[in-house]
Amino acid sequence: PRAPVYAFVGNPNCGKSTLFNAMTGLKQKVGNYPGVTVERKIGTAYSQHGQPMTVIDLPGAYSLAARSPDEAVTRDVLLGRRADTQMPDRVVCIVDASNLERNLYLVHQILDLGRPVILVINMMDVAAASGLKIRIGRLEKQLGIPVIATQASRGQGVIELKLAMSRPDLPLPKHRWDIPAAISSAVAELQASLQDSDGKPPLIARAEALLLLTDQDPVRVSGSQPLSQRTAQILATWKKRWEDEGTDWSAMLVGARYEIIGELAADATEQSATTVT
Ligand code: GDP
Ligand code: K
Repeated sequence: PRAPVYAFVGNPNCGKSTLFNAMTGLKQKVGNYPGVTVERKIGTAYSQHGQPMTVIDLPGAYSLAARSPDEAVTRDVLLGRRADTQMPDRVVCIVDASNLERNLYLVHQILDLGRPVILVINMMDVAAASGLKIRIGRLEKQLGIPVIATQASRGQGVIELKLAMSRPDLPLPKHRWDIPAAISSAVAELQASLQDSDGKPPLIARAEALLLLTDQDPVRVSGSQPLSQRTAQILATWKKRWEDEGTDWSAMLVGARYEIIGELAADATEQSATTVT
């Protein structure tokens, strides 16, 4: 059997590459994704029992609604749209503790994929220095997944992450959110089409349907599969209807995500007046 495939994802500068290097050491292959100047980094990490784990260090991204070729590659690998890259079995989301709420936007989109997720809260030292306390236990409870605190630049938390990654029984995240009523029929129709015409598994089809609605002007990169004509037609029909009605479908979806993330971040952080210097 092949080694399980893990994707490392996170906003630019969250410390993802530092963590990837600490996990995979010299066992790395670096090149480009075919047809685009986006760096492709794949490495091998080993569990405590010496079992290999394939790790893909995906390009830094703020959102899966891609605005750049880097983000488009990250989106397409996670959705299994690239023939040249194995779809990851598990996702390790890395966030910057000192910028938690903003970084959770990408995490929230990734939870849509219905894959096992491990959340890494990096830059814990930076957060602590500004008097920000992150309650790891609250995040674990709210999301139902392992949450690991790290300071990647010092190698802190790397063993804990490796242990979490080697767990055979990683739970699926608790992730139920209400898609705004004005767009839920469109999501359902797009999902059905992506399942029937494009052969996507249900949760991936749903995640992709949600992304099709926030990708205002989808960035397509070479190597990714195009939409079927039927799906593209459903999308165009809904967009036309909403434009006529004046419904801002994209803002609705983004707003709904931020509402949940705001609550999550507020629950999981505590700002103290005294700062450590
Ligand atoms: P990437 O863009 O997510 O791959 O980020 P990098 O791994 O390149 O890290 C960005 C910068 O943050 C580098 O200078 C790292 O040394 C630094 N860095 C990474 N992790 C930590 C951390 O936990 N604490 C601190 N203070 N710096 C870190
Ligand atoms: K960097």
